[in-house]
Amino acid sequence: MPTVIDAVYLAEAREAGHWPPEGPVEVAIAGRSNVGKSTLLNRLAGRRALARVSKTPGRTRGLIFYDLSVRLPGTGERLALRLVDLPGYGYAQVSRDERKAWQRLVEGYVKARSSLRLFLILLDARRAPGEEEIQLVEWLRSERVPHHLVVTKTDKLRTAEHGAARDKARAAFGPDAPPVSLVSGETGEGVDALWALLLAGVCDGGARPL
Ligand SMILES: Nc1nc2c(ncn2[C@@H]2O[C@H](COP(=O)(O)OP(=O)(O)OP(=O)(O)O)[C@@H](O)[C@H]2O)c(=O)[nH]1
Ligand SMILES: [Mg+2]
Repeated sequence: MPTVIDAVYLAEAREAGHWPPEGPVEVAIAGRSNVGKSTLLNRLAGRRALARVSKTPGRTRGLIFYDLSVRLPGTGERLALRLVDLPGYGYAQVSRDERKAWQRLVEGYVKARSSLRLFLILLDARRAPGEEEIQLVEWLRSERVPHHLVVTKTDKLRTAEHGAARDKARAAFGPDAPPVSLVSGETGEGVDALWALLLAGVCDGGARPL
C-alpha cells in the first residue's frame, strides 16, 4: 500500500462542464446511494473525515474531487492521483428529473475527462447488482472506460460468504463481467489489494509523477 503524503479537497462540480481543470490521473468512485463511497474514499486516503459520510442517503449531489499525493511502495516515487466521489444513484425518493440530472452529470464527466483512468462501481455485499449497475457497466464498456466492481461492507458477511458474494456480483454481468474486489470501508479489509489495483490501473495509463 502506498503512503498517502497529502490528501485535500479540490472542488465540487454540480453541473456538467463545471469541472476543475484536468490535472493528475483520476479514479471515479460510483455506486448506489449509501453503499459506502465516501467511507471507502476516506480509507484509501487514510483520512478519517476527508469525504463526508452521511447518515441520510442521497446527500451528495455533485462530483467531489480530492487530490492525493502518494509515495509508491518499492521505488519511493511520488505520484499525484485524484479521487472523484460521485453522487449516489438509485435512491428511492429521487424524482425522474433528478435521475436524469445524475445521468447528464456523470456521462458528461466521463466523456469529457481524458485524465479518467478507472471507474469503480461499488456494490453492497448483501445485495445483488441491479438494473442500474448492469446498465452502467454496459455503458462504460461502450465508452471504453476501464471499470472495476468493488463489493463493499464485507464486514457484514462471514468470511465463508465472501466467495459467494464475489460470484453473485460477477454473475449478473455475464461472461465479460468486470473484475471484482472485496473491501470493507469500515475495517479496511481488502483496501491494500484495491490500492494495488488502482496503481496498476493508473500507472499503465501513463500516470504523471510529480
Ligand atoms: N458496516 C459497514 N458500514 C459501512 C461501510 N461503508 C460505509 N458504511 C456505512 O454506510 C453509511 C453510508 O456510508 P457513506 O460512505 O456515506 O456512503 P455513500 O455511498 O458515500 O453515500 P451517498 O454519498 O449518500 O451516496 C454510513 O453509515 C457508513 O458508516 C462498510 O464497509 N461497512
Ligand atoms: Mg457519499
